[in-house]
Amino acid sequence: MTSDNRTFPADFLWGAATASYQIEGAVAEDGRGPSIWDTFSHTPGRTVNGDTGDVADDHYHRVAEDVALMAKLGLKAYRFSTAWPRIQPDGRGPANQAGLDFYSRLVDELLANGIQPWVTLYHWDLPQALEDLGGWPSREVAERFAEYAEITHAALGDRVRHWITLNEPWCTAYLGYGNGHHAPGRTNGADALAAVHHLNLAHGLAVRAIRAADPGAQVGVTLNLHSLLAKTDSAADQDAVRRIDGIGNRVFLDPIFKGEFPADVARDVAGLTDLSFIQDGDLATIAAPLDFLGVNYYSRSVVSGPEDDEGFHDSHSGAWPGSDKVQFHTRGLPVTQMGWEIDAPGLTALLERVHAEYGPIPLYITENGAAYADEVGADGQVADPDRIAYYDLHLRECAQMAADGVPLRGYFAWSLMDNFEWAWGYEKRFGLVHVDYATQVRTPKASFSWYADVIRNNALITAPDTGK
Ligand code: IFM
Repeated sequence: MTSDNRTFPADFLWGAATASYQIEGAVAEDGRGPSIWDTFSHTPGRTVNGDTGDVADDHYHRVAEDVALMAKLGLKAYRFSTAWPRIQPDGRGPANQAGLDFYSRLVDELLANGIQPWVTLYHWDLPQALEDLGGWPSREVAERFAEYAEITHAALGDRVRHWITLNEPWCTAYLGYGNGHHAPGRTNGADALAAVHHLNLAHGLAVRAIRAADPGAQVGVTLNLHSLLAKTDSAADQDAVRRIDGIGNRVFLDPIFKGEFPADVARDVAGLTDLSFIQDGDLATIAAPLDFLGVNYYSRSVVSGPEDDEGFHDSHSGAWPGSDKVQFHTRGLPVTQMGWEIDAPGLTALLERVHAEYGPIPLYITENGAAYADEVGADGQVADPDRIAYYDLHLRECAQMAADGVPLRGYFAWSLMDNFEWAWGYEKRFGLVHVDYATQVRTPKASFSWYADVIRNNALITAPDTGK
């Protein structure tokens, strides 16, 4: 149940997040190479309306204006990602200085406004040249990632203290290589599992590279962990939870925090792979100690097992290799524009579990937010009461968790501004700031002022006006 606690610890970090391909545009400027998302979004039928990130929010040319908005919001931290193909156009070899200069200017602008830069090194825009070499199912990409991390840290590490290696490797592996809904659009469960391991390895190698150069750096990873409920207490439904937890959560958490690959998942996927891509020493590399864990949370999932006796697995593609017959259910709860059910207590259940089983480790919510079909009204304002209500519900959970001793240190709203929502294109609006894509005019929404009040007060003082 959502609590009435509405205040936050004095040092709670208030932020907002974006990602390179979703906002930057300028895809062919200053030496940037093509990424898998350029290729994918330009392939007919892959994104809604054929939308691409070619221009997006044109943030590449509007850094000063966008940082001014962040300052107005009162952000203490801004989480953004660096585009690997801007820094290494082919994913290997010497740095493209113009790409590094862009991020260096952004970092300087943030610091000049008193905003901590939090850099995510990988938010899905893999250089196309590395996909052509085999992509994340190939071990070489993990090695190249460590080199890219080192180059990026060398350019920005004198000013950036917080580094996130990967954003949501679940999406990269299973949506990119399992069901093909994301770039590069491949559909092979065994490849997805190899990608999981090489993403974990890339993370561990990057942590090692950053620590070697900068022992004082704060390094973590961002996972979109699944908060799960069984549809019933039947054995099949309980097993569905175990399986989705294994393939969705523990294949990342166990290697990273325990240096182990979950044995039950190895059994679940035995029909697809023998996991021989896990080499001696890899798990120790992956388990390099971290300074924090970032968790992205939007909704909770209810799952059930198959109704027949034919087992959980019958397909070689899909987002849940080895467990593709697990069913996902809705409960009739209110949904956001994405169709995702709103379930704020699911966030508490998730973080309490992570803290109990994988802690102690400082936790940050590195994304949380909601899409709605916002419009600029005749009065020039954007009223988004549903988004405010969504934030309010989730932040009440956060306040209570912090009071209850869960080491939750900060919160990043997703997103600072409307942007390219991947295969959904520009239809889904997650921003605190509305973006008119034809004119690039930015209009802060009502949620922007509301969140600014939360940050200023370090508390949820203004109750949401749901307009209902
Ligand atoms: O827009 C995405 C973001 O890139 C990753 N996390 C989920 C968000 C909403 O779908």
